Amino acid sequence: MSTILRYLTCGESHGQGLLVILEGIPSGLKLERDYINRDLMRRQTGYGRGERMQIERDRVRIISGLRWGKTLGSPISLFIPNLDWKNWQKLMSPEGSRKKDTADIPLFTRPRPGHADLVGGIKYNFLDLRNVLERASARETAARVAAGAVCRRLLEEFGISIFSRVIQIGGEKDESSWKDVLDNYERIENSPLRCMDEIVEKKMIELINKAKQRGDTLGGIFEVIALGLPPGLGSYVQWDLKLDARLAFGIMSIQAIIGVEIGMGFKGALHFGSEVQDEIAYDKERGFYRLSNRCGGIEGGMSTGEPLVIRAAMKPISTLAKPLRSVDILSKKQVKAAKERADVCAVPAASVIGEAVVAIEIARAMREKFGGDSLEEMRRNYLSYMKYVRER
Ligand code: EPS
Repeated sequence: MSTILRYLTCGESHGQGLLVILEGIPSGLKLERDYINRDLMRRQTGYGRGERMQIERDRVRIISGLRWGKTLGSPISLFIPNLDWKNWQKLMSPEGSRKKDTADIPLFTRPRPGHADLVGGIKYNFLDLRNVLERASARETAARVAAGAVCRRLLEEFGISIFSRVIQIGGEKDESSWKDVLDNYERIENSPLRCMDEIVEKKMIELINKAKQRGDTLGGIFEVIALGLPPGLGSYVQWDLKLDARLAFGIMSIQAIIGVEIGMGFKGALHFGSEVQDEIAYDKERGFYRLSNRCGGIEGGMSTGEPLVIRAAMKPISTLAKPLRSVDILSKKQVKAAKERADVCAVPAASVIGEAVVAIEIARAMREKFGGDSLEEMRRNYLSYMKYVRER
């Protein structure tokens, strides 16, 4: 996979904060802290979120890579402090030792089915599974949303915009089409579940209430739509250059995601070929275009120039208020899994995280295709390619 744009996240859920280092953004891009904060705040919302979101006010500190509001082309590092850190300083201290500071606090030894706890503990040889869960936690996604916001800012310069919405929570499904998302985006942004259909949303809320009463959790499906992609991002020539594969990798790497589909996705497997492919047309103004967009904007691992439509399924969060059976890793006795404070449903947050990883992958493909060390140089290359595409 191309490394022209890459990033690394660091940080534990209850440590001092989350850090992301993003390399490969060209120089000369205007960027404001509040632009990143907007997406961080969006990630914190959604009906069904837990108490942690009452504590945190995710705001970014720009550590490097910018001067006077513009990128320098050097690595950008962003830090999001954890406000909850003040309550965890002893238990999560990078220094000292357990005996002195926290001997009275029991180890986390009852792994939650579905979480990284058990396998992570075996793999890294930990007896305290907190060492696993602190990093496996979906809190890490705050760092990815920050990096995604920088990529979104870059994409804006090329007329690319990214949207998302929730289409399913448990068995409750919004059947509306992605084609209506833009016209209803204000409602989606201001609704408790990022859902387009108000009536379905009410049912979803009831279902979340029911899950909470049961001490249970819920997953669902979200959709990310990206508009304005030029044709030809990604490539068919090598497996790890294919844009659909790279998007799926990014989305699958989000905690609790268990499936990805693009365009018609799994439904495409149920139909005849003539009902699945998108017929090609041409007119002088638009150049080549498709008469439909069932493929979701990607053919042969490359963007077609039509809207990118990608959906992801999230499993219910594995921390249950009414825990499932587990085994204590020290006593080997059958016990109930540990209870941690957690969300009942975090699908709306996952949809915002989905936007971020899609922004990162599209930005990477744009950097690969149009290169340039400065934004101006990248733009010149882009405009020249777009002129060629139009005149073909
Ligand atoms: C999260 C913060 C975490 C969890 C959640 C996501 O905070 P805490 O563990 O203190 O409640 O709410 O993490 C998980 C779903 C998980 O499985 O670890 C966040 O900032 O998104």
